[in-house]
Amino acid sequence: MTISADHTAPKTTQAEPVPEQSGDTYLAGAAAEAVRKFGITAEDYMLPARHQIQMVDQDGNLKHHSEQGAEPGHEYPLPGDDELLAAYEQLVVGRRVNDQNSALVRQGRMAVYPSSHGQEACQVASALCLAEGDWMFPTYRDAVAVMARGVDPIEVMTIFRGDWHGGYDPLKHKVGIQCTPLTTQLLHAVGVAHAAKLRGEDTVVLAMCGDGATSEGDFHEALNFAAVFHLPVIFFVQNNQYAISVPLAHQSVAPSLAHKAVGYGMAGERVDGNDVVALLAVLDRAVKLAREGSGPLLVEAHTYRMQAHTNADDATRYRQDSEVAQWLARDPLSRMRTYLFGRGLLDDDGEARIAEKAEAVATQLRNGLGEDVPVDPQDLFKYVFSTPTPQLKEQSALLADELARDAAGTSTPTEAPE
Ligand SMILES: Cc1ncc(C[n+]2csc(CCOP(=O)(O)OP(=O)(O)O)c2C)c(N)n1
Ligand SMILES: [Mg+2]
Repeated sequence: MTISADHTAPKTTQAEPVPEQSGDTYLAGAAAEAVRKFGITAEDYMLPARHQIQMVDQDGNLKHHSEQGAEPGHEYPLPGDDELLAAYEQLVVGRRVNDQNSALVRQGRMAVYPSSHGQEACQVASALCLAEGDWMFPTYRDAVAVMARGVDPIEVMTIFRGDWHGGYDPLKHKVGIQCTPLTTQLLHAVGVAHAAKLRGEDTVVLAMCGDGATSEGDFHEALNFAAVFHLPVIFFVQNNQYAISVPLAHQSVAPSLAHKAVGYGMAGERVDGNDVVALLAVLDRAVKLAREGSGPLLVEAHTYRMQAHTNADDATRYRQDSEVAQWLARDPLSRMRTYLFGRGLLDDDGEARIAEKAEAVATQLRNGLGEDVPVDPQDLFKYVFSTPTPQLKEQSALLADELARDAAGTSTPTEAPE
């Protein structure tokens, strides 16, 4: 097994040099150091630890280090107090936003909302682990993560009203659009990471997806490209146990989704996705490693989608209440609250202040999403290509004609083509 410790980023459009012997692999920086220090093989380093990393148990107790799942090369320091408090505040805001949006859907003020209720720890940690210049590539379910990254709540939720493409500027916030076509965002993420590397920038890219998305061809292409080109990407899989009605057991029979990493030549880890402390520890380290040049990493978070897939889904048709109850006991908010109170980092006053902030965001959503915003149907054509294609121009002219005839009261039903 050869390990090249010198894997700095040359400005090249070529793949990294291939190790001479088949089956050889190469690790860089801290990864290579860990392999040497602990006398483990590169495969052992790349394979996830035997158990998922969990630091705070479901009752809010900090686990003894020896029981956190850490093994040589898979050890994680406890995040700092400030980060933990910031995380708790965002958890509370995120939960309030999830529940407010679900209510707005029922009132007909939002078209759809894929809630991350129960997954807030993953959402919050995704945002907190990144530096300002890093990029996030979220899915439709990651609105809370986008908000926690600092995007205005109304701008984030605009897409779910269903009358506009999207509400925020991806370039300004370094957050890709919330993709609904499954897994497309991973390819965008890898492209941005490749560009950043070619430019010599130290950007890290967090590429988010669900368990179901790991079955898509794009998942394979993104991971393989990122590994071969040694790109600073963290693939963050929120395994919430279901892809709409399809349970994980019908999706994959791999030992875990994190085990998929080693097949591409990257390190994988699995973590309790309802333990924000462990998530921050694992993701913070992944970001550090990626920035130092370790190449891509895969982190799988075990969590649960507490509500239906969207308002168009009836989850009672494919899962039992008893299963949902088990996950309710692992709630990410209540365990963090108990842990912070136990450590004296949070008290009743602090909690009241946080609740007030969460309520202010909910009010902002109710007010902002309750207004009818006039939309120009021609905008449909304006933001697809910087130079519109002849087809789009033709469609735009047809629409203009139709709208003019509508306004003049001379519109006739369009005939179906032969
Ligand atoms: C390419 C593609 N195929 C199918 C769908 C329909 N679809 C939307 S969400 C979804 C399930 C995705 O599950 P998962 O990746 O686990 O994410 P989760 O919704 O659980 O967060 C499917 C099949 C789609 N949006 N895009
Ligand atoms: Mg899922």
